[in-house]
Amino acid sequence: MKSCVTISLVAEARGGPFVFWDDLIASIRQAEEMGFDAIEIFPPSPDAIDHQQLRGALAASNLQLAALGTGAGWVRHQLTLTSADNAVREQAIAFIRSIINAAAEFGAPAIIGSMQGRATPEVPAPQARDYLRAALDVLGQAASERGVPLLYEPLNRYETNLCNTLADGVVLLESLQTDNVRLLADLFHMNIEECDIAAAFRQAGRHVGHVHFVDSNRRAAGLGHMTYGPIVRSLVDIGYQGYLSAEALPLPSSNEAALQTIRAIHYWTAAARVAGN
Ligand code: LER
Ligand code: MN
Repeated sequence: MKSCVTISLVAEARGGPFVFWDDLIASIRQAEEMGFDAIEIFPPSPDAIDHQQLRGALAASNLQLAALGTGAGWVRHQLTLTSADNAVREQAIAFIRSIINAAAEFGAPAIIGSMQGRATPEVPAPQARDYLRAALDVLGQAASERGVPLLYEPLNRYETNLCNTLADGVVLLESLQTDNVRLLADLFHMNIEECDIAAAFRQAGRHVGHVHFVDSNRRAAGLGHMTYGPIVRSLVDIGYQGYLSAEALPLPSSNEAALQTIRAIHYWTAAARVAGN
């Protein structure tokens, strides 16, 4: 498994669970110094990223781009894939498509989290799920044509009522035409929704494509009451080789949250290997 840390460039998301903020190049340098393998960026729009500058900074620091988030489509433009308004759904698809294309330039996937929206009295759950399925099929296929997967993130009940658990996510993915969509498993949401986080990973198996590695209170791993031993062990057992990405509050500071996470990742992945021998 590889380590990753988040960088938000979205002013409207301030207060959100991102480790580094605002300065992409300085954040990349910090991530490199701390020994991370990759970064995950939450950009305000696809054109906010200067590809040449990012390519140079990644090459100079030997870091990968793990993923690009699409949440700005929601926090800045109120776009969702399940809006009652057809024009809004179309704009949401166009926004995500442009992020998929930008991420694919770096061999990375885009993430669909808050842009999934939710069922409402106006758009009841069966209709909302149909909209979401149709969008994931179109966008999963678009990602496949660019040679990258697409990541779909179940969220806790306070953020969506469509898919709250990994098992809900598996049902959704298995109902699609495309097989190019993977689950983003966020330990913060899982801590709220799952009966047993390790068991949920074992059941989701090959569908797991990315992990937001964070503690129960959304602080850096080790600063809450998550039981990491069995969780990381379950990831080893399902053969997960993707990223453990720090999507955590920058507390007590960005640097301390990042350092705390990289130490926790090294500790728990080593412990899981020992436990497996
Ligand atoms: C939102 O709670 C979240 O976890 C993000 O990764 C999705 O945009
Ligand atoms: Mn997340």
